[in-house]
Amino acid sequence: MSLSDTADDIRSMKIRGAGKIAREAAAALRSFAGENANLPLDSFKSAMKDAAETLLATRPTAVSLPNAVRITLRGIDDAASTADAVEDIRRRADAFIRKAEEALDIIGEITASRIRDGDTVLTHCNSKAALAGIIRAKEQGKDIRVIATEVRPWNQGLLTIKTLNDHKIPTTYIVDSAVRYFMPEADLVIVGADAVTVNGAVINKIGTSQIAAAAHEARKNFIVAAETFKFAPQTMGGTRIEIEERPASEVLSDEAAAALPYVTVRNPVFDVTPAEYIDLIATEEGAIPPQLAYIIMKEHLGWGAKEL
Ligand code: RUB
Repeated sequence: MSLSDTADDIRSMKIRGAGKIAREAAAALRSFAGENANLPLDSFKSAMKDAAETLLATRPTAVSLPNAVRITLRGIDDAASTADAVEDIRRRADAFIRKAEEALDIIGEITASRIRDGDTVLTHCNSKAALAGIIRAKEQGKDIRVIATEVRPWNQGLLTIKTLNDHKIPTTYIVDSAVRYFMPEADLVIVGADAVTVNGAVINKIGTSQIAAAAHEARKNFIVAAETFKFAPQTMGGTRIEIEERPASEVLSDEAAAALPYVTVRNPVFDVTPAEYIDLIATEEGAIPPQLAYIIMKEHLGWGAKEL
């Protein structure tokens, strides 16, 4: 698949979910570097910079994308030749993808240890990191049940219930607005993340913050499963994470909207859950309270990471 195909697929959400977006972006840069290995070094660097910008322009919220791009291209300025640069990009992309996959196993072990035999876990959207712990708990022989949301307007919940069903995990599928109604039946909530900011806030699929508020009210644990590359070091410098707003036609057809000239449809697809609603964030470096997000950024991502 060409780099522009990968960019198109991320934009149109054929490739979606922060972790997958990051792994596919690293793989696309690796292939693109190989395809341009015959360019002189300066032209190669500028082609890679354009490629990075094409990927970064696809979706604005998941910081896994700029982190994956930055990590993959980190060595490009020090390369002595195009061949060295291509080799370096291949090595970094491979390492990023391998570590991202290993991270899911570690996060799965950590979150599974928080799920007790007999527990009901509520989850939202379709997060590989969140599902890792639920599936691991089942593999450990725990008798668990899941409550999974529908996730309007894209219905990512359908992907979640398919995976849960494949693992023979009893699941109750609910509309998003039924979360507070069902919260008394849940023992804990596990969700993924698109970005974690320096103040420990978590940005995830729209509706996550309402679920966190309902969990807080009902005194249920709220756990976020997030690889370290979902942490946003740019927030240490005060940069805010942009919340993606997608087309209104995803919510109401153009035809229906045309008949309602006084109605405006808004379609933000992520929201911000404040740190005080989050009990812990499970990362591959261990479980941390959200207030320690700074440490992950400083020690595992590196503040001042070379900008493109
Ligand atoms: C996906 C979403 C997921 C996170 C984490 O939103 O909000 O919860 O990306 O997913 P979208 P993962 O469908 O709009 O991309 O744990 O798989 O990285």
